[in-house]
Amino acid sequence: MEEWRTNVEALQARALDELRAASEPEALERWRVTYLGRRGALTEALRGLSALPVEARPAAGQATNEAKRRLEAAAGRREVELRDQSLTRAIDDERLDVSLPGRPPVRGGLHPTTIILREITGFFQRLGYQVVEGPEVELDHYNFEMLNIPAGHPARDMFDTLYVAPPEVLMRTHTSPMQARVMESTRPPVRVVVPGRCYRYEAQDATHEWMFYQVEGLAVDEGITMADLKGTLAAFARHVFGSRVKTRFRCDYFPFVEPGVDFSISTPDLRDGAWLEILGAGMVHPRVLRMAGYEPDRYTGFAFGMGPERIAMLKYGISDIRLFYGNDLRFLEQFLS
Ligand code: FA5
Repeated sequence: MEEWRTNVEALQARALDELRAASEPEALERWRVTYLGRRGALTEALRGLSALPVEARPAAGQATNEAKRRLEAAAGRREVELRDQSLTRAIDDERLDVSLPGRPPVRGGLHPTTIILREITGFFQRLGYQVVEGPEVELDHYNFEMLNIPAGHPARDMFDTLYVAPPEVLMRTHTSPMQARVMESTRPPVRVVVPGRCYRYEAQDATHEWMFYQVEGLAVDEGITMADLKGTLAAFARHVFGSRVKTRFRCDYFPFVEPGVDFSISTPDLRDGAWLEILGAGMVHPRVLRMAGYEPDRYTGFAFGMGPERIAMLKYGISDIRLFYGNDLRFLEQFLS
């Protein structure tokens, strides 16, 4: 009987030690199976009673049952302890410090090209121009032929392009093909601006991209003169660059205008009074009017094609055009308003 009691006490002591070490619900469950389960150590011990002499059995049975009850009670306490601990941990982990400053929401912004395009088209809309768009994949017919640049004409060298399906389908090299498309589909008076992407087979540098935007302008009506062109572009320059801007027209050559000019500006912010060319323009060539179905004896008009990135570069002091489409957030974030 003494030996039995000693064994049960040893078993109980070991079980209590292990119970203290069980630090999570799974370990507690394993412990229960080991000691109190149907094949657990105490159940096995109770089964072993039958091997004892009959007179020793009641005391041995009582001692074993007491041990079992103590272990069950201890397991119950441990379970409550573990539950409390895990609750405390969860509360600590998820504690909300309402005094912390909030996280700033991530804000998107407009691309500098979009900002300047809106400024340009907005100005012309207030003068009564309509905004229209045209296809970037264009026909040779509109990109060249209808603009008085027939196959083999040396002026084609000014617009080396990327072909989609040579020789007829190409990526447009300028927005000027929309001059012909617009005139073909409407009668005068015409006043449109055409923002859009252009593509050229071009070596990239600080002022040249192979993909860039242009904004075409076209005004055709009876009695439109070069003075209208000059007045319109000078007003545009003052709108974008302020009243201190100086403007300059010089002769230039484009097969689809006669006479042709380039338009440069100078502002006090530009180094050494430098002049910068921002667009090509001119009076629409009579042949271009005639090809599109307008009578050149009756109608005259002017057209221009400007580079919005170049204008944004001047306005915002951007030194390299390649920054526009490099997708570098450090550049783009500077335009968040
Ligand atoms: C033309 O593309 C003519 N279609 C403009 C025109 C329209 C003249 C109507 C007369 C009447 P040009 O190749 O110069 O011309 O381009 C016009 C403007 O587009 C340039 O002043 C420049 O601002 C911009 N541009 C031209 N090539 C590039 C390029 N590779 N990268 C960035 N901007 C460019």
